[in-house]
Amino acid sequence: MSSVDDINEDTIEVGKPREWAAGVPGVTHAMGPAFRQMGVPRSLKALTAMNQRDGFDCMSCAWPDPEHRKTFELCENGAKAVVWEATPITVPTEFWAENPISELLTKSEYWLGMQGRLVQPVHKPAGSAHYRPITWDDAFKLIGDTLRGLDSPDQAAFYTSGRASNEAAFLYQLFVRAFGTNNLPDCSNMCHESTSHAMAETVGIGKSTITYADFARADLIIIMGQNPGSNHPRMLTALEEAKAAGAAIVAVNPLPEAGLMRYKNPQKVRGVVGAGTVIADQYLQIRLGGDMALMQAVSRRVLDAEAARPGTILDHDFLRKNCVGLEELRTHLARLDDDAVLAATGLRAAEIDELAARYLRAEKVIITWAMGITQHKKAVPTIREIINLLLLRGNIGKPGAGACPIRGHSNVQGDRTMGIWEKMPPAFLDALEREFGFDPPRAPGLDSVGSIRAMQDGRVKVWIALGGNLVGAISDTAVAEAAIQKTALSMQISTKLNRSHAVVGEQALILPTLGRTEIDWQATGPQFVSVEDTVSAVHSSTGLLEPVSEQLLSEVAIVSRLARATLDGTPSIGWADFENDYDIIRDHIAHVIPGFADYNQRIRQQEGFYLPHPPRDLRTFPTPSGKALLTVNELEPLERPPGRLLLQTLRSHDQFNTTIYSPNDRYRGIKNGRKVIFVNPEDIVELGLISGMLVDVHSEFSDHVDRVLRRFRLVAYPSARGCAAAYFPEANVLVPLDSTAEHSNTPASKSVLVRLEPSR
Ligand SMILES: Nc1nc2c(c(=O)[nH]1)N[C@H]1C(S)=C(S)[C@@H](COP(=O)(O)OP(=O)(O)OC[C@H]3O[C@@H](n4cnc5c(=O)[nH]c(N)nc54)[C@H](O)[C@@H]3O)O[C@H]1N2
Ligand SMILES: Nc1nc2c(c(=O)[nH]1)N[C@H]1C(S)=C(S)[C@@H](COP(=O)(O)OP(=O)(O)OC[C@H]3O[C@@H](n4cnc5c(=O)[nH]c(N)nc54)[C@H](O)[C@@H]3O)O[C@H]1N2
Ligand SMILES: [Mo]
Repeated sequence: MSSVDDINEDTIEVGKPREWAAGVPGVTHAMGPAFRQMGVPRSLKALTAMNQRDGFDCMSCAWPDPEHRKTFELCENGAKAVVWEATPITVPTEFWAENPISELLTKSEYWLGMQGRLVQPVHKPAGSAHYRPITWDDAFKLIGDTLRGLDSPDQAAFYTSGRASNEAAFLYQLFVRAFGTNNLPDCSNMCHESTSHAMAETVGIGKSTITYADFARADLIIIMGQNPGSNHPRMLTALEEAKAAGAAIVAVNPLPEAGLMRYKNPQKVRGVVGAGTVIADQYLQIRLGGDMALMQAVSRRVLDAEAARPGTILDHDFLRKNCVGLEELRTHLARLDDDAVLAATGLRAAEIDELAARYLRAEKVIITWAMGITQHKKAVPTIREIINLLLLRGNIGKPGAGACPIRGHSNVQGDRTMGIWEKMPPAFLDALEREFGFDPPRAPGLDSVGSIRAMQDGRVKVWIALGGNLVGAISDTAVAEAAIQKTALSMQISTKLNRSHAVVGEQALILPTLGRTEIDWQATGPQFVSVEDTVSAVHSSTGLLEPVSEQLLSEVAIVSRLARATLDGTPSIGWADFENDYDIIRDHIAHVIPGFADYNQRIRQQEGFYLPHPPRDLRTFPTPSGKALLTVNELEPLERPPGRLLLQTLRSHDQFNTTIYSPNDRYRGIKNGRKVIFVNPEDIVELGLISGMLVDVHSEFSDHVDRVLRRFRLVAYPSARGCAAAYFPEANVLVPLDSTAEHSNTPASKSVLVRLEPSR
């Protein structure tokens, strides 16, 4: 088996970046070793069941399924996720004796993942250098005893990664709240938290205001801070269809990402052999963090056009009836400093004029965004400005128009709906209380960054994670690892090994679980689960493959048993019934969460169902004033002293967050290595460096701690001037824990001030 551990900065091959994205060819190539592990029959069964009505929901992203979930939509990166999970290779019992935890700490994420599926619960006792097998009963007893022995429930924190189903997530938050804490950090804290905050504030709900069908009805789609070719490949089909129906597309990105430029649809002959479809009609190569200035500048041009031709530009009717704050916005933007805009965006005025002209020509505009917008210090005000621009011409709550954050993890949005949040509103807690007869804690809990801080200073002693890889995913790796290592017990419920299993508390547990591809047999027969995609559509997911081991428990079963082992004071909750029949869980969800009435019946309908969304459905805005809010946000451009660069941390084409499928990044021309930093060629010259050399990347923050990545290959790349890029999770070491977005506390992983020095 080839291993990334043999690969170092010397093996990296740098080729030309690709100008188009497609589907199929890369799967088998990237996943060679994993494919061979899986075998042909299992691969075929898995891949043909993906995103089918009776199959499982693809776990690679939260992109919605077209309303006609009939055709087989092959997605390269979806296939990788399936192959990675559905491997029949399992971690053998001897593994734990052969590999002390200190050894696991030296391994890469790729190596850890390639060891295969976790199939038996293991325990690291205090003082032991190894994990060793433990029975399920003993594992649950150990956790229950430990949790009950804490001085306060707030000494435990319960993380969730966005792959957990609605059913598992609902039970998990119920258990945690019945135990007595709101410490429910989740991956969303590092992802779209800025979106949830800004949209809840301005339109009253933190979710996309469009449905899938709106893409094909739009006149203009603006894609900001998102790389769909790698991270939401099925979106390219929607964009192609939107173009065919007459939409224009604008891409706003410091990098000319392949999928934004041209798409060769693997489902079409023309796509495979032809030149493909040009995606972006206009490409704005913006500087990192320049989006807020861009949105303000476009809104300013819209308001100027209105001033020149009063009554003809703005959606006056909508603004009068449904919005507040227009005059304040007008006054504020009248003072917008054009030079500051050009400096922040790195764009020419004519480019912004063109975007404004496109916006004014279009009757129906969609703006989509992802991590390039949310992971900045000013992410929340940036998203507020996106909303401002949309509201000015009534582009929210009408067909073909709206704000469309594109979520990452396949059920991260559903998990939030189910109550995975450290500060759920009182209405939700009241409903829990009514349904289950206990008094949920009301004080807000800890988010992801807050949990690390609390472990660091001893306030949190038990760390439990339903999926994910927090030490791999969070900023300031060294601080995060030291924090987890201070806990009394760390526990992960996981499908495969990752870094978080090697960074442990005094005691540690790994509980292996079924993946989404696998049949979930329970007392009443095989169960299905449900998930919510990025446009609030809920549908079922049914595993079809034989589980890799009979020992595995489902996430629902694990959470139910965890609750039974921990709680003795809540007899009103029928924990034992939940794992036998998931319909019982869904009945409770139907009682607690608005929009889920008749859940069990509706989830069995062909397409599932859309959750209610007042701005989308009724143009009503559930904010305190009952109106959508136009907001005033002060522009504070990012400072970049001479000789420094701004660095963003992003995903390669062959990874899923901290899971590394291969050391290649086909679209960006990188082979056999991940220790690269992409820098504009003119910046390389200006810095007195040479393309291809090895550099140390130091980040610079006010705390003066020297955070550094050593021996990274300098790659000349057509990024915006002054803006560099390196891969996450490796580059997480550069981001201080306190460098987070205002209001949302999301690590500011996309604007890290760095200095490059030749490596010695
Ligand atoms: N195959 C695959 N699919 C995935 C994932 C994966 O790792 N692999 N992860 C999933 C998850 S959890 C998520 S959240 C999504 C992430 O999906 P993306 O948000 O597409 O992920 P990133 O790789 O972080 O890419 C950020 C993009 O924003 C651009 N960008 C960075 N900073 C700025 C900026 O200041 N302004 C603008 N306009 N653009 C900027 C970058 O150049 C890059 O194109 O994907 C999901 N889907
Ligand atoms: N610097 C930087 N940091 C970032 C980002 C960035 O762009 N830059 N992006 C952030 C974003 S958007 C996100 S969402 C977070 C991701 O943070 P996480 O969600 O914590 O990380 P993942 O890498 O997605 O977690 C992968 C692990 O989940 C487990 N797993 C997989 N499937 C299942 C399952 O079905 N059940 C269970 N129980 N476990 C499963 C496997 O053990 C696997 O190793 O990272 C964030 N961190
Ligand atoms: Mo994410």
